[in-house]
Amino acid sequence: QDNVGSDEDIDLEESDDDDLEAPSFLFSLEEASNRPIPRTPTKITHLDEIFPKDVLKKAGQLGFGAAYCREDCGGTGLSRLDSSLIFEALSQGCTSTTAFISIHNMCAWMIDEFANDDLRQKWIPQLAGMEKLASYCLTEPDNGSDAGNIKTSAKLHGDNYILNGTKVFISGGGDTDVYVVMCRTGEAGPKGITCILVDKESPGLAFGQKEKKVSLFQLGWNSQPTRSVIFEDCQVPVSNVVGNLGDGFKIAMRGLNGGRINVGSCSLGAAQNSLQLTRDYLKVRKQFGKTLDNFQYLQFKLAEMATKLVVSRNIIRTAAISLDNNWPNKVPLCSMAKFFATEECSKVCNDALQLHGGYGYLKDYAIEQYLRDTRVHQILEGTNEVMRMLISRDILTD
Ligand code: FAD
Ligand code: 2MC
Repeated sequence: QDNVGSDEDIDLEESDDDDLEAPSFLFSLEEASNRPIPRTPTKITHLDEIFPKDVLKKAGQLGFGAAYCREDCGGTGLSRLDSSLIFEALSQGCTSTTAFISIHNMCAWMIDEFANDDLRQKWIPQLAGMEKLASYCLTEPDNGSDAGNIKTSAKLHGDNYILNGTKVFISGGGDTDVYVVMCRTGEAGPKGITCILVDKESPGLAFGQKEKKVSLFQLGWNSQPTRSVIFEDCQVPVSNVVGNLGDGFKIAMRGLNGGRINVGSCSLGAAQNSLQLTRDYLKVRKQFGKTLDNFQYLQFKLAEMATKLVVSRNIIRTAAISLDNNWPNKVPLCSMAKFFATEECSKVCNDALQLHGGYGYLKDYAIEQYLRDTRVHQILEGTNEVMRMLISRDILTD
């Protein structure tokens, strides 16, 4: 695995200190959650790309598998705001594994919110416990940003839909148990898309090779596999349709509004721990006869990093509240939060690496991994260019 803390690294026990006043969620995560923040071990020397299903099951036992799903089927029933705190805290341990948990949560919510009761009863309890894992399938080879034009088809044949087509870059693909697939059942464009659940055991479902992120991307997200998901006359019962025919695009987008907050929260956690580790490093590393924290340039750098982090956190929290309260401007707010937090927090991680000097570039220190793992957050769940598109459309609409 690229970086997954062991049991000893993660202390999720409640703090003994019950006397602290209720905090403002806008500022420090420590204050907000009132519990100690898990710190990443600084010694990381292996890169085995293990998808840590055992760790995921433990996360499920703690209620993190269906954090914002309803409780009647085993969801944890938390708000988007609560969930964003959870993803921020977890991503300080391993950003990549947390990002997978956040995608799994997005899928669980789509099933919980839009699927019929039979599908909810079947899948939510297992997804909540993370005994079964879910993947989100929208992107295709020729349609990434232009998701309204996807081509994977689903044709009615008796009591089944027959799916044909290929999805690419699917997080967890091949290792997960259920696929939330957007496919075309009708006219061209967004209105002809339907959301269908595909069980891993469905006949006609196949997977591409695991993408070689180390050589292909070189960057991060190595603790979760990414594969193509291929449908070759893949047979799925009609009862697996989620929501109404033709509503699939809107369901996909509504899932992504929350996903965009979650992935931004993962960037927050990485940046938070990068800042913390940098503060600790500057206090002990000596150059020119003084510890580095004595140099004003570096003090100011810390101030800039902390400011970027707090502003990112504030916009993520605001967007989460906008979803919790169904504000009319929730789509541009989620888009602003995603692009701002993922870009600014990546800069914080990069500055943290710079302030560690040459050591920051070594795998012995955690910073380089935070930088690698957060880079892709500017691309997936809607590129940051698409986020700007959504915001400017809102501004320009009368
Ligand atoms: P393109 O859409 O081809 O874009 C290329 C560039 O052009 C980008 O910079 C883009 O912003 C820009 N661009 C495109 N159109 C415009 C425009 N109109 N104006 C300005 N700029 C524009 N997808 C899933 O469905 N499920 C997953 O689980 C999943 N996991 C992923 C995991 C990883 C590690 C990666 C790398 C990707 C994953 N994706 C997943 C796919 C991801 O969502 C897409 O890569 C992303 O949406 C961009 O699509 P694309 O790669 O086809 O780029
Ligand atoms: N929330 C709710 N509704 C939305 C929405 C959102 N975020 N985005 C679009 N819609 C609605 C929109 O309001 C419209 O509704 P109506 O028909 O009532 O007017 C409908 O959906 C169609 O939208 P558009 O007319 O805006 O469609 P268009 O094709 O012009 O653009 C675009 C859509 C570019 C915004 C969309 O295709 C998009 O978000 N692309 C990015 C794709 C993406 O995010 N992929 C991520 C894959 S998952 C991943 O990477 C993981 C790691 C899991």
